[in-house]
Amino acid sequence: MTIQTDTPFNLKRRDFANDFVWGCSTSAYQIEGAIAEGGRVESIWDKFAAQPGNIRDGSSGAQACDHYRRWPEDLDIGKELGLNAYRFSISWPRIFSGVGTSQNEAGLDFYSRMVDGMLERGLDPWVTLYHWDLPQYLQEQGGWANRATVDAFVAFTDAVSRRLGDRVKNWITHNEPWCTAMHGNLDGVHAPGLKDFGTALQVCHHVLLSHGLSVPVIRANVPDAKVGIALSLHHLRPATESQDDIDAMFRHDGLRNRWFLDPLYGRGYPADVLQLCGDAAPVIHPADMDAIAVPLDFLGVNYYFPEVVKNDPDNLPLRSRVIAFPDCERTAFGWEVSPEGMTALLQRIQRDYHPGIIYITENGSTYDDVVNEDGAIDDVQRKNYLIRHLHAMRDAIGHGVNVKGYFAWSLLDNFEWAEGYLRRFGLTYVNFQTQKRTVKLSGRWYRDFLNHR
Ligand code: IFM
Repeated sequence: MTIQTDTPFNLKRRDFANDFVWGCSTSAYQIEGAIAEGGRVESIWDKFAAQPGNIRDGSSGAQACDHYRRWPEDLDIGKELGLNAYRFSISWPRIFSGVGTSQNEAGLDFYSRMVDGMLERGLDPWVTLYHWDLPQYLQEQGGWANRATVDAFVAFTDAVSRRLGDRVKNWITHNEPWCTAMHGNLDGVHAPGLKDFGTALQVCHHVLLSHGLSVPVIRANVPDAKVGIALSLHHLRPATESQDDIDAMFRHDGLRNRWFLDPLYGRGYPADVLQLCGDAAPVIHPADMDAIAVPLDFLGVNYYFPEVVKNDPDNLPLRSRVIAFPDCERTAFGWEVSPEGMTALLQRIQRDYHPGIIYITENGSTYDDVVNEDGAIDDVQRKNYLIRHLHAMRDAIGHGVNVKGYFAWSLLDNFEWAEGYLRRFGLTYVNFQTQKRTVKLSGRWYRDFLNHR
């Protein structure tokens, strides 16, 4: 079911606090291109995308949005939209070309120039350190499953925060560790393409540990830093009201949400899930859990869709299964559209974890855009998705959740991982042949909303 109706413009910027952060998010591999320039070395995504069958349209991020060269134009779009913040990620393979090598000044200079460009345009820079593009040389030594990668990440964090910390005050260590671990190492649809539950859980643990050990490094280099992590979190519903489905939903929640939130907020890994994991449980050193539970300045929530969970005794280890709920509104990706799921999720996080400050660090939708004869893209559905989720966020704030900012995913159409260029999430349309940018109706709506005071 697709709802085509337009949504009335009854939401105002002044419904939110004056100091509310309004931004867009991007990530390095998805937009930069220029994979062999400025001393950049191979990333796991270069290698993964080169293997036939891994990316649906056979593409890669080799060119993407050519943002490496076109970033001034892209930041101009951010300014034109009226954003006051811009979230981007650092490509680790641009910064270190090997373990123990000296940092690559050309890579750091690139980001330093871009940060200056943001500040010149009134965009507060929000750095994400890891958005999935691990250097391939680290994968060859086991990647995130190897504890040594944690040390390498801390060194990377140190180099970047020393260089940019005089101007960048908002830091996100990792984007969506669930995806890093599970898509990369369990279902294998993301780089490095492995399929092993034990590896996925070990990866997960090392990613969280690298987060915990990096936070004090950022704070030492940037005394006024605000540091957090961005998690992909889901509101869950049981397929039926049966106790079996409710229990299955709880187990699914254990790996989807609690596996990250519990250790970050000092409770360790959920005991019920650890028990179900059996031998696949990660190796944990004595001080690890304390390191992971380092207090944060904020929690980044990436919200896209809810999940409906059914009991499935055959589907080990969690004995649960996500089902496609019938007759619901979906994006072109098949993701259920549920703004009320966002409100419920935010309330649940607030109630169960008291994270202090929350930022929506990603939220967005993909639809099949049509370019009109006059070149305009009237993406009514994406615009409505955006408006309805802003309403949902406002509802959550009304219920006492301390949300202080919102970043739309994404500023630009980009390389959508295993889907290649088949899925467009941008508020700005990118013609990947000509690299022409056109702000879509959704982006124009966001601009009007942000400029209406
Ligand atoms: O494109 C991704 C992004 O890299 C991480 N969060 C979800 C987005 C849409 O799938």
